[in-house]
Amino acid sequence: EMSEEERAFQERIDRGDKIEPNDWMPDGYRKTLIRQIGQHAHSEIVGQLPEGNWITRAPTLERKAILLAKVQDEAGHGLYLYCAAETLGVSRDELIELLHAGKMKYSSIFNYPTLNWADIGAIGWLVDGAAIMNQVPLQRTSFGPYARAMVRICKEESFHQRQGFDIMMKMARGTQDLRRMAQDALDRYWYPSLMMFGPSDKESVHSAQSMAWKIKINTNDELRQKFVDQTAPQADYLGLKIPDEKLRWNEEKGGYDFSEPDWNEFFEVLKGNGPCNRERLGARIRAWDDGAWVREGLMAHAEKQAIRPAA
Ligand code: FAQ
Repeated sequence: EMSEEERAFQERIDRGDKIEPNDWMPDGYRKTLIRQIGQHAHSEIVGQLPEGNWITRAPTLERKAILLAKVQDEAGHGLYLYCAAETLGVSRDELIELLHAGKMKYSSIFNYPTLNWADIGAIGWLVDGAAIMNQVPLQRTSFGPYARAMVRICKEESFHQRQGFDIMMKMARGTQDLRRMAQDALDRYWYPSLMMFGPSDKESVHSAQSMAWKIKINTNDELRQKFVDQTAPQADYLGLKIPDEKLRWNEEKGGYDFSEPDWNEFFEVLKGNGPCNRERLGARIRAWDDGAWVREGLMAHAEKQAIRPAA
């Protein structure tokens, strides 16, 4: 049974009102947003690691400058998102502590390794492609600060996706070796990219409530389908083959039929058993510890400023 307050809140959501940080909201709404925005923020930050690995090994100065800008954008996205989460009454430090303690998640995709330069192309094309597919509708999410953060993030994300597709195009039209590398990256990143949208709708525990609250706008399977429909023709254009024998246009449904990813693998990655889980979390914890002197220095400076008499 809904309380009077909850009913009024749901009516605001149904009308399309934005909920702002100081408005009354049900505990569950606040908690779900902290979980989702926090996970999203952590994904941006951890998501810097697989690509960061290739900044020093980019094939040209131009590619290096572009990749550097992209990875810096991801740091920025993480910061906007932590700020959006902070408006819900949780601090950035608390969220980071939960991540480091293994009590909060980040996207499964960042637990896969980047073995060569083609993987940077595949990440931009597929991973950023999937990220945008999920984030464009979130610009209309009911929580104001999250919706507004998404507007800017989506603009930058579409640049990221294009840079990835551009790398793939160069490689797919290059020598036979380059083409083979591009195909291999697609082979390895295809199913993990499909997993980014979350478990199938039957297994998605949060979808129903999150959609009623407009924290989510689409189901996981809807977005996965849209992603396949968008990406299959792009693979054709590149002359690469999506590693799925069942992939086929289905005229009746107006979309592609495709194979589901291996959901056991997905749940194993979520449990911490993916190929790079330990490495990624370890790198974040080390970076946090190594940065302690900067945080301490800033605090000491702020304290001195506070006691200094005004001039
Ligand atoms: N990885 O009930 P649902 C980026 C968890 S883009 C890990 O369906 P929900 C940009 C889920 O938390 C990537 N965990 O959950 C970039 C829940 O666990 P819990 C980030 C996953 O929330 C690109 C459980 O499974 N984008 O970083 C995943 O309704 C390139 C049950 O699932 C966002 O976070 C997964 N893939 O739907 C950066 C977008 N999927 O918490 C660098 C915002 C599900 O109960 C380079 N988030 N889980 O223990 C969302 O839209 C939603 O949270 C979903 C999941 C759709 C991800």
